[in-house]
Amino acid sequence: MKLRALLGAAAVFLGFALMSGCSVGIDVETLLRPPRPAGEQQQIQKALEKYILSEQKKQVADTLGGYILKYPRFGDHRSAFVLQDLNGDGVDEAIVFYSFGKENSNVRLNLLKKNDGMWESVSDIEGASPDIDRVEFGDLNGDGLYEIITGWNVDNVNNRLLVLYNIRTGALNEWYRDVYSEFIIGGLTNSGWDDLLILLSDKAENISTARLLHSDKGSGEVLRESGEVRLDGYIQQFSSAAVAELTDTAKGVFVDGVRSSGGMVTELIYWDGSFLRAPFYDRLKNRNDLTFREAALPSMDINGDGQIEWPIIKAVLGYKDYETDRIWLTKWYGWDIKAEKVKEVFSCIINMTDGYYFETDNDWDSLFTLSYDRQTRALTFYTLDNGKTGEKFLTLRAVYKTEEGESGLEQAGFRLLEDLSEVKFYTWFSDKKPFNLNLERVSYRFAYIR
Ligand SMILES: [Ca+2]
Ligand SMILES: [Ca+2]
Repeated sequence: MKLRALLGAAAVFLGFALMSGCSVGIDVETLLRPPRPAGEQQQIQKALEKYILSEQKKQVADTLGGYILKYPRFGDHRSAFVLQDLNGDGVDEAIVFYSFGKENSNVRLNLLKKNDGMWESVSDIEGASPDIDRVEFGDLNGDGLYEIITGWNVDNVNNRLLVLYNIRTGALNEWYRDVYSEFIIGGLTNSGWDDLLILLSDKAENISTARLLHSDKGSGEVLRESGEVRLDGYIQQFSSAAVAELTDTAKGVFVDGVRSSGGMVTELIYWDGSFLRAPFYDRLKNRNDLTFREAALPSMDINGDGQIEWPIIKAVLGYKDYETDRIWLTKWYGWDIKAEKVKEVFSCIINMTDGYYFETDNDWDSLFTLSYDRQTRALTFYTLDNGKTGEKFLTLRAVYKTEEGESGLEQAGFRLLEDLSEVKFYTWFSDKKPFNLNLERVSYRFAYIR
């Protein structure tokens, strides 16, 4: 057993030595530790290893060692190997995140290109910390080349560090550094290329800001601040950032902020042609009370019209367990940019325990009440008669495929509403006025959200 393992290791070592054409005194064990990906990634990894070996040959013996692949924690690119056409030639380049196997060594970025079907390392640069948070791409200066925007977790620093690299010379060059709580890349000034929006919350001072950074064409390496605006000062953490079209020519960023004292706000940040605006922020109060809700209900495009809405919670008469049930009557609002006014666009009961909403009409408000049974995951709607719970007219039930509870439902008058991979939804309804429900109407108003 032991001998076989040893022979196996020797065979692997031999294979590696042949492949790399070299057998210097490297720590093979560590070098071989990273998982071997298939296909293209394997070719890229081989090219990276070739680079690492050639570098290590130049160094003194006690710095030799293996390498570890590193994975960004958040964002759209969570692989150690990120393929992206950075120079717009129609062929993907690769960025690999790795570090040398020593404790606390900084993550490095290796840029690789494919020439005549062969991957080759062309540039290598040390990053800002041992812990990469995310990586994004955008053309921030209109030269047709993507810049690489990286976010780093840094010890003993409340916020994160943004490091921007360009590849103007063909190699990775650091262009810009800044601290951030959240950043967004997008065409926010209608210039035809991307801008960088940096959000920062200073929890000690209760100051939150958004700064828009833009580079003019031909200005080369200058990233200039176009505008700065204050946001709700009590935001502890940002989430759900989304770029949305406000008009044919203007885009804005919607982002949620969790307040340190609990609850959530949604900020809209946009460039109006002259200034950066955050119309929901109240300067006198240093708060955004317009969009505040006590529960952490995120903003989203609730009605599928391409615009982002945020929820405001309304009380339901006779129903008190909304916090424990995680079920709320919500009114969803959007921003009318021309009128510079908030508009109500949607109304629903949202069930965050079972992950769905049920659209309600505004004229139903105060005509119904709710109860939720946690055991059977049954949400029931009742009429309200002079403030008292009346007749039930609708039940929505989630039946998880890992749980019991489906048997007998159809005999009890339930109808199947949705059949998803992990969960089925059933409904029972009456045609009680003014709700006038039938299967088609219940189905139209119901939507699964997770
Ligand atoms: Ca560029
Ligand atoms: Ca919408």
